[in-house]
Amino acid sequence: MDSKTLQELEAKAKKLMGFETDKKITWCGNCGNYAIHNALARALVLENFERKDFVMCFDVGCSGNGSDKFEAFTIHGLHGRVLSLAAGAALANSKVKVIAEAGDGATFSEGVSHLVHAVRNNYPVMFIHHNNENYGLTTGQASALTRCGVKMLGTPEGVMVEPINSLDFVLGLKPSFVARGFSGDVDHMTELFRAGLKHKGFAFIEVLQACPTYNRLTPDAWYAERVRNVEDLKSYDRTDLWAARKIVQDVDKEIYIGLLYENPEKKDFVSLLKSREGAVTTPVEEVKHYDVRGLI
Ligand SMILES: Cc1ncc(C[n+]2csc(CCOP(=O)(O)OP(=O)(O)O)c2C)c(N)n1
Repeated sequence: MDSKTLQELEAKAKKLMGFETDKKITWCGNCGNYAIHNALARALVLENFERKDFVMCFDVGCSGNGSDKFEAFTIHGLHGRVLSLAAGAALANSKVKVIAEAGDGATFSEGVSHLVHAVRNNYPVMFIHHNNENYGLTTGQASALTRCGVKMLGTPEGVMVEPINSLDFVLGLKPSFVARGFSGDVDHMTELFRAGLKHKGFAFIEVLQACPTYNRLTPDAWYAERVRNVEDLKSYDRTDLWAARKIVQDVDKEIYIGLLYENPEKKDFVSLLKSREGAVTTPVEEVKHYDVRGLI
């Protein structure tokens, strides 16, 4: 390796470490959150993001507990409400990339209405959906994505109803970007996050996430046997919504990962705002300060 390459690598490693905090780790051993956190840091470094270039919004949950483990501008919101928070941040300041993270409990139950409108409005947010198929932080209750029959805390006789198919649900809302990775493949996830960071509208990126404590059914090894890279499908057209809906139906045997759907024609919400056409400043920069002392 020549000295220039080495120097470049060293600079990248230093930057990566710059995203680390010294806060106590509260995740279980082998939790998929480590891999997600790592892949995101790598994607940010590879895309040359500095601390000033992005803001991270976290929901409540094990996923949300990433908020103090990232040396960045972070906001830790209420359970299920991260997408409204992220949309607000994105509308206020389009000069920073907004990244939001939440678990499947928050996303498909408490916050499902926010998800619907975030996708529909195509807010400029990259969203990482941590799908560990349960409510992790509150010790393993069934979520809307837990598989039928699985015994969880609160449903000791097994979940009685079928889960929501997360990607089919999102695809049904005519999104602009849908991708899926799994926590057992950091390199692949890094590439998905890099693509998500570059996407202008709402990027829905699901990570099939290992939860070694409460989801024993689908650990990384289970996914590793079943995941198929969509790029290996010869004639797959990722701009074809129906093709995407078709391949996400199977969540048991052949689970497709990769960038599954993209609609480059769908404009993001900020670009549609007539009132912001040609604006060179952002709403946060336009905040006016009034001296109201004279009125009191
Ligand atoms: C409105 C509301 N409902 C419920 C809770 C309790 N609560 C906190 S974290 C959590 C579980 C989070 O699960 P999930 O969103 O799947 O994220 P994970 O912990 O699995 O990453 C729950 C139910 C809360 N804080 N606020």
